[in-house]
Amino acid sequence: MAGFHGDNMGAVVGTLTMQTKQRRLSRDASMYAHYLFNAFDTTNNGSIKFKDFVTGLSLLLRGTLREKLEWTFHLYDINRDGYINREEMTEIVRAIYDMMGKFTYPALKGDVPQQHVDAFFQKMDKNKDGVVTLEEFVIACQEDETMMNSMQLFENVM
Ligand SMILES: [Ca+2]
Ligand SMILES: [Ca+2]
Repeated sequence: MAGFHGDNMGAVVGTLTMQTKQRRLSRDASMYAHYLFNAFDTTNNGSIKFKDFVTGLSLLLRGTLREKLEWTFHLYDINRDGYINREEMTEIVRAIYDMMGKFTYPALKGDVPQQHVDAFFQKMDKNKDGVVTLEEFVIACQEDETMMNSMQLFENVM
């Protein structure tokens, strides 16, 4: 990072990812990068200011569990309506599986992500209304060891 001043770094991050966004993305690692980008892009204007980037990173590295879970929730809540629906979860899980599958799970079958999504909703959607709220997400993650491990897995991906 030496040699980069704040504004330069912000421009670099923004420009690099904007170029990625403009290409038609296939379902590979860049798809997950796209979602990560949106999560960092707190103002939702298609570019990440250096400040957004540092704030996001330091939260992920040093934040409380609650803060990390909130950040992850916002990563999954693609349209930012405050709920995670099945379509959003499917998109994210597929993006992660597609990225990791190439390196970690060569034998993964196509329907595994869907099973992951089903299991996710069974655990998290406490009131069975078809969407997961932040509170449902936080409670379910904290009470479920497997989910915490998978959170750890997702963190390692980033
Ligand atoms: Ca949503
Ligand atoms: Ca619910």
